[in-house]
Amino acid sequence: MNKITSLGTHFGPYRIESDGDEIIAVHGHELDPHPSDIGQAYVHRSTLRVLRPSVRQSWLRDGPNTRRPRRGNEPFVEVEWDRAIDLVSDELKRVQGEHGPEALFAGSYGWGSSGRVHAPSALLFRLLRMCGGYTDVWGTYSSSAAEAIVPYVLGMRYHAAIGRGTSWSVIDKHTDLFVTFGGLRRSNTEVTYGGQGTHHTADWMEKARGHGTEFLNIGPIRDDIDSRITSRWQPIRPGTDVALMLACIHTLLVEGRVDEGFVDTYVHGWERFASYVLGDTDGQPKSASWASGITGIEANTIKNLADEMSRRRTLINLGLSVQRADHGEQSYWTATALACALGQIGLPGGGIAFPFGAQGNVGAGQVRKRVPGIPIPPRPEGPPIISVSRFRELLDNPGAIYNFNGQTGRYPEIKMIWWAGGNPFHHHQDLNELSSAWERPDTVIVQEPFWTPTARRADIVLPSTTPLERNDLGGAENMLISHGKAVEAPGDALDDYQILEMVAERLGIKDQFTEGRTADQWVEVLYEIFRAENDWAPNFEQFREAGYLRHPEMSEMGENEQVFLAEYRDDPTVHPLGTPSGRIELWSETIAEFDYDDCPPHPTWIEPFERLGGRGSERWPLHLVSNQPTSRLHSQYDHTEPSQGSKVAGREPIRIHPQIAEERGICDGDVVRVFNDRGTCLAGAVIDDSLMPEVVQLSTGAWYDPDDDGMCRAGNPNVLTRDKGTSQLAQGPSAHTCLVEIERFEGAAPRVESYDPPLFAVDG
Ligand SMILES: Nc1nc2c(c(=O)[nH]1)N[C@H]1C(S)=C(S)[C@@H](COP(=O)(O)OP(=O)(O)OC[C@H]3O[C@@H](n4cnc5c(=O)[nH]c(N)nc54)[C@H](O)[C@@H]3O)O[C@H]1N2
Ligand SMILES: Nc1nc2c(c(=O)[nH]1)N[C@H]1C(S)=C(S)[C@@H](COP(=O)(O)OP(=O)(O)OC[C@H]3O[C@@H](n4cnc5c(=O)[nH]c(N)nc54)[C@H](O)[C@@H]3O)O[C@H]1N2
Ligand SMILES: [Mo]
Repeated sequence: MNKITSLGTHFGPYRIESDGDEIIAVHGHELDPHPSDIGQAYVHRSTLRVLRPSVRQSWLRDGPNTRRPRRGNEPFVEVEWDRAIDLVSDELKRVQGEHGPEALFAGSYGWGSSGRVHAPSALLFRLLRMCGGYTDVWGTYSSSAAEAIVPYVLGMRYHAAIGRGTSWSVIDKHTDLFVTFGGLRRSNTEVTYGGQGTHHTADWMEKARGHGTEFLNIGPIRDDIDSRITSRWQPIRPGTDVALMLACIHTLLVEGRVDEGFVDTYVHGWERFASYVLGDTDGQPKSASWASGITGIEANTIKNLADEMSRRRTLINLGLSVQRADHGEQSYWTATALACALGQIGLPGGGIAFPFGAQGNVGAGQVRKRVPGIPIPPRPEGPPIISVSRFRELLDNPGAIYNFNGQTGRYPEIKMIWWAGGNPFHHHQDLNELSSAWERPDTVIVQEPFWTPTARRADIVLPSTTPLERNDLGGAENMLISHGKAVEAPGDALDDYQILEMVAERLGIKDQFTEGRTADQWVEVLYEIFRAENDWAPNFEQFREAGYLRHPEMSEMGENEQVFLAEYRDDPTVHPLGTPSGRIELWSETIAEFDYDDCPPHPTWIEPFERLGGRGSERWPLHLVSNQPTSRLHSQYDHTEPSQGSKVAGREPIRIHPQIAEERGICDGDVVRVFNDRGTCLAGAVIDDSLMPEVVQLSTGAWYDPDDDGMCRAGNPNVLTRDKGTSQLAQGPSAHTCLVEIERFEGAAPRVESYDPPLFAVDG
């Protein structure tokens, strides 16, 4: 009899069928109306598991700081766990002792497991904060610019704003026009960081459409809204949304349609912002004809849009792509300003929304219930905290001064990197630049189940289990999930918990790290903490037996009627915002004090470093959209089905408009070369007229596979993107600001090598 276990993931809950040795089938959870196909990757046996602790040959022979440029090009030697843990612990002690804790970079960003106990980076932070600390990170590759700006504008954390956001049930009843900047990609809503519950977004969209909500997709790609939903499409040059928003505000101002009552009562700094929009401060009115030249949208269309938005109950939504771009802070700030001008903030179905179409939990109508995680001690004083996507700069510029969100810091010299549960050689921008920065530290340690591009570029690889190979506890918007171990781990792979427990033992802090518990005991302890806070919850055995539970206060996703900022609108004196003025700030005295030329104190159009119709476009005529992949989560399981089944000519597919393809003699299925000043990759051509002609689309996550010249044969777009902070405020990633050229690849295309196992050697 096959065994059925339950599993929670970032892409939803599943029932796993196994025969003890192998995964036989991955079934959607019985409560899930639309299980994600991403989980089918679990059925496929991988030849790329890291089976034993592995050390780069010359590092093992000659110690740290040896032939660092050979990282990624040298054989590994497999060693016993004892030896690997000795090497790791001794090196940690050496680096911290000789150079101080700041010489260790363990920010370790990434979407490892969604379990609460086996969360690889949380466990790593737990251990390293018990022994001096490390240079740490703030923010995410997802939403740093929004995370930095929203507190200044609305006086609350960005993620709190999402939890308090307008629910689908309210949109369904009240919204006439749902305007979205950056799409509403159904595939993106299959995923939620830390655990996706059952999938309901697609049903809500269909329901709302059926009840008369019109969806207007403002963006470069038509099918950013599911084709099953009839919607309108307004193409726009990527990176120019702020100009369009400002021109809508300008139109409302000159036509006397700004909601004066709203801005007088609820907004701080409206007058100063309005004089900027009118051009009083810089001589340039942000008129529809001005914006037309930037966005490529007709001036009349812009005026009509402003007019339509002010006549109808309009919700303005921002995805995350619009802020993962140069000066990305401004898109969130300016959209809020537009919603203020329209005066519908706090009304049912109107106002501002973030970020529908980016994750499946958005529109849930509730703040996520607390599901306890393994405790992480506070950060020890001393080592700096950098904005997460500045880590390449950190490696390259020891001693350099940096500005970040009102603070000034100095980058330490990094001697050691430790990564658990992330893949920087997929996620970071300008990977060829990262490759050389990666040569600088003495030692790189990576904990990974698979031979990813990052694992291959390590000195010491510690093989970890996958969520299928251990018990855990998971939480999502509308359920709690008991993860059950389905199969044994292959080779000598161990749980991240066990790996770090052994390190803790060498450091003499095992009892502190484990608190005397095994990982399975932690699962039970965390559940009991949850039960103590929720006395209705069944006992642990019953929970394990059922495999999940529904929180009685967790409504069916989106059913709770919640309106963003309704309380504030009802009574701004009783419910002021957490900003210095208590109001929505379109002028921030705090940001003014920072005196950043790339983030002025009010929403502002600032030319990005490159864009269509602007800087760089004469040489590089196409804009590259490197959005999220539909067939996988980032780079995870790129080496198996279903991701491999999505490849074209053995590489990541790139969508190209027929006109652009014809001009360049490119046919469907051809291998193409995508290039700019920063790098080159190969991809498989898909001709598709759902894009604006001057836009090409290549999703993230193909395993980085540079040839000797740095050309990525697999099609990772991050050889093309620029590694630049959004501004000194957030210092977020600006991956979505990227121009390229494309041509047919002539001759025999080179084989992709990143899915081959690495080379191994015997000791010595
Ligand atoms: N050009 C461009 N680049 C982008 C983006 C973009 O829009 N454009 N988007 C960015 C965004 S939003 C994000 S969030 C990042 C995502 O970047 P990452 O989060 O780094 O990407 P993942 O592929 O999810 O990497 C997770 C890694 O954890 C490993 N892992 C899984 N489970 C475990 C475990 O239990 N233990 C251990 N030790 N490891 C485990 C997986 O095998 C995988 O290698 O990419 C960013 N990069
Ligand atoms: N299946 C799946 N779902 C995922 C993920 C995954 O890897 N796989 N990753 C998850 C993660 S970590 C995150 S952070 C979210 C990301 O969520 P988002 O950042 O919102 O999503 P993206 O897919 O990067 O971009 C969405 C669309 O924005 C449009 N766009 C790009 N630039 C611009 C612009 O300048 N202006 C306008 N108006 N539109 C633009 C593009 O056409 C693109 O298709 O997705 C999550 N969902
Ligand atoms: Mo993300």
